[in-house]
Amino acid sequence: MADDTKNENNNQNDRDDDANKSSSGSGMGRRGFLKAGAIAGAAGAALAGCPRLFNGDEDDVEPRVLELEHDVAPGELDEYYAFLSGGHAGDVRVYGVPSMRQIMRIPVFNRESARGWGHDDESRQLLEEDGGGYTWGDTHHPRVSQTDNDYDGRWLFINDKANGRMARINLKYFETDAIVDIPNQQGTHGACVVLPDTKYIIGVGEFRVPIPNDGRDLDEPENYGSTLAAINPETMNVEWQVRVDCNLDNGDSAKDGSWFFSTSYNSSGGVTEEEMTRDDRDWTVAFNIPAIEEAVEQGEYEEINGVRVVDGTEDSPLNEGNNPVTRYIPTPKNPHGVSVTPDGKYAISSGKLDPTATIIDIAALNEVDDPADAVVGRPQLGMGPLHTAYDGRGHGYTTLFVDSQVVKWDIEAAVEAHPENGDEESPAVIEKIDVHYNPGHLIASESYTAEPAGDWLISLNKLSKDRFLPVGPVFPENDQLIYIGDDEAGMQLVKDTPAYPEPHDATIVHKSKLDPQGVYDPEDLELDAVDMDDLDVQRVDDDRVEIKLVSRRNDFGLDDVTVKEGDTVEITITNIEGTEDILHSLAIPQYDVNVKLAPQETRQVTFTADKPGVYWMYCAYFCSALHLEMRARLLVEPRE
Ligand code: CUK
Ligand code: CUA
Repeated sequence: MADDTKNENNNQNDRDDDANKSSSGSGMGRRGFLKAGAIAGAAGAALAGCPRLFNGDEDDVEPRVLELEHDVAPGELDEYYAFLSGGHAGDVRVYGVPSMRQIMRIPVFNRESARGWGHDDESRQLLEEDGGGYTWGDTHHPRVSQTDNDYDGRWLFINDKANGRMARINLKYFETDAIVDIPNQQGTHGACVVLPDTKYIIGVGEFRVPIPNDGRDLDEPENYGSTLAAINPETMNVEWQVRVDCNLDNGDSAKDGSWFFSTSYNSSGGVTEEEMTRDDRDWTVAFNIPAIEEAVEQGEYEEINGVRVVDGTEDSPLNEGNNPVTRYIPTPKNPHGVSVTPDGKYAISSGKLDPTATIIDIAALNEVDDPADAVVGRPQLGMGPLHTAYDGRGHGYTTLFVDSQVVKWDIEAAVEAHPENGDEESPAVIEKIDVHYNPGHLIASESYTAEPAGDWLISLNKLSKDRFLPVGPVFPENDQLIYIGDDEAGMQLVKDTPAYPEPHDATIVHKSKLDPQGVYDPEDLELDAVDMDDLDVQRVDDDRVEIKLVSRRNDFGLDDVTVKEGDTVEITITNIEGTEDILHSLAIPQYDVNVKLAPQETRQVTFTADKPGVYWMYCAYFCSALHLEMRARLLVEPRE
């Protein structure tokens, strides 16, 4: 979303610069500015988002920082898993909460050598065939599957905004096991499960294009559209899509699966930034899931690129009766995040270019003639509201991108105060905490379930400015941990965590809801395992050799294998270790072979032996004291 808010970001910088003018030249970090400001003793209040930092007293720079109390000592385990998207790194990161230690990365749309991802035949098939052959992705929204509105630990789904894809991570092994390249969709942005039981994964299409995008209507943006895609979580097939005229953004599901909500900006259908921000009102689009399913069943769809596409535009004939497939709820202005409250009563959209959030009464959507009448609250929260998370105690926590703050507010109080008048901050606002700086998403523990835990909140700040040692022009982001478990004491900043660019959203799951396995169950793998009796070098054709190897401390079963120049070589290899945490790999220099092998894992790799000579096959995972000796020779005989 950094792209979405480039504008505000610039504004923010402008404001900083303005405040900064008297005391520093360009290039001075905020901390330097703080000091200069303290000496100058004046400019303080002018710095948006940091009022409390600016009292001229260096010792008072960070109020309400909670120290050490929540540390996880060496050898102790965290209470929660946090899954963070990796943005255009294309992966997913796993943190422990509250330590914020990064425990693992899961490659998804990226090739990754430490985990051999995109190197063996199967993962190459996923990336190169199923996944469309792109070399990167842009992951934003990691969502864990739910049963009965609670995390069930089966899968994590993640979108690819860059290439219109959705991936599934198997949480038994913390490993990507499916990728679908979604037709009729460019820029799959929001990703969400349809609740309560993960009936579908929804991919929310952001970029408007001609549908089908086959060269028609090239420069006729009025004919562009986008789609909402429903994907079967088991098969990963796209079951249906709904076409709309607008571009969609983020999404979330009603807890009972009745409606799915997506924000939509650029209601004027523009193609330039100026056009995209022209209108003061855009939409939160509500998709009526049962009505869409019925339309599909009745054959009221058009098949485009093999997908059944239902017409969900405002003027669709399917919107004429009393069971419309879509409803368009006016929402100011270029709204961004939308999330449903844990009790399932409201969908809350954040205004982004408007200081308000819009509260939609989900049950009322079925009653009102004018969808605008389903809006039951519009509290003014602060500048640049983007995303809202929940603690299960009736509070919303909303990121304020421009103000560099998180605001905590009372949802029912905002409904009671509706309609609020004028430009005043809403009486529903309870408190604000400074974050550092410019937060995109935030997430609270178990916030997407019916029963959030209400203790931890991570603010995923896009800019880290002066928070870490400088490392050149590419800065880390700053994921800040905030304790929200004590309403009386208020929000408390606990720690800063540098994040490799660039996480967008996250999901925090209690450890009791996951059951990751340290050893593969061979039943779960496609390939038959190789054991010591199967070791083999078999010439199956004039130019094809099939090799079966094992890995164990400290050999590959065979000391050498011989093939001929030009052979296609297929190696199947099983790590026959049964002990957790004993990984091996098969690396073959100059043949670009790199297969990671966890205990009881079987993988296959195929390559052409086109260079005669001696090549040491070695193990790249440090596995024992004799790890360096764990090697064997590949002898490639010249063909005369
Ligand atoms: S988006 Cu980037 S911070 Cu893709 Cu959910 Cu809002
Ligand atoms: Cu096996 Cu190192």
